[in-house]
Amino acid sequence: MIESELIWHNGELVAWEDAKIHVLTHGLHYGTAVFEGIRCYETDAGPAVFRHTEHLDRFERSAKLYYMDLPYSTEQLREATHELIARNGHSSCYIRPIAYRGYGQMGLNPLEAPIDVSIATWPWGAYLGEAGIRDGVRAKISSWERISSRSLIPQAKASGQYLNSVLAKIESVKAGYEEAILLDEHGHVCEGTGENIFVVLGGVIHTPPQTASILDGITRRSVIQIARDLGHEVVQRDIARAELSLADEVFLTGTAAELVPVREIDDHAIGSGRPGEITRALQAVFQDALHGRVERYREWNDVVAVTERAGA
Ligand code: PPE
Repeated sequence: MIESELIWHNGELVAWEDAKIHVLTHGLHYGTAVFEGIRCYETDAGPAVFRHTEHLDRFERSAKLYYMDLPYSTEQLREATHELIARNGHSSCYIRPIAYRGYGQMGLNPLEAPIDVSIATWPWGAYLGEAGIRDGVRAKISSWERISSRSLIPQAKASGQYLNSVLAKIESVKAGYEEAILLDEHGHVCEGTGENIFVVLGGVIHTPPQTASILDGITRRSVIQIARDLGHEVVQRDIARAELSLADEVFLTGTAAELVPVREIDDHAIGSGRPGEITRALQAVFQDALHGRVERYREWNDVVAVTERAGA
């Protein structure tokens, strides 16, 4: 990882090397933390955080689901993030806010453990590789089932829940694939380890519904809107495993990954084995939206104010 200068921690800016926690931090032992993954992009108006408010709202919802009262409002976190980006001098970066049960209480009742909040930023390149964005990735259906509402909270972005994604990722990487696709508890297509999934069948774009244990992805929402604005039909319904093999196009969406075509699943070529036309068209508009080049989506770009940057 490439380091940045500063980390925001409980209201203070601290040096990267001083941003440390105690080994008895509750969240380290029990996964009692919630986080977000956000990106900031270079635009003509300056660095702009993509759908910042939506990410911070999800952060707050994840915290609530785990009985964590965030000690900062989303507006305070938004301003802190702007200051951090300015002070670190980023024109673009990945942003990782995390709220975790801190030091002071061990045992499974977390309610007396403090809630600490940090925000880190760093430059992060193509999550599934530059070649993946260009030519598509190879994916494998995981033997691991996506977590369900019976045992965890698929709608929350909570640290402990990511053990599920980590197992699926390790399995796929060791088998020589770039990504895993998890099925839900009913055997329907759910999502990637850190991305939502879209399947193009007969010219119609399909994606699993909220009830399929997906994370309510903000990239997913953006791409659904872009697709509809381009005149495509987008259907949210359960998707059978076999439909993946028969699909004309498949792609993944996520903040870190952005929009990545899938060219092969379980050794079946998807369509022609190259990124499809609809995928390409959506990818182009999405990239433009990230960089503030689409008037219609300009409200998605939360520009870091010039005065904040001047304070760097
Ligand atoms: N599903 C999961 C399980 C997930 O982690 C992500 C984001 C998504 C879907 C897509 O959501 P959104 O980013 O709002 O479009 N994964 C984050 C963490 C990746 C990581 O390795 O850490 C991310 O993309 O930032």
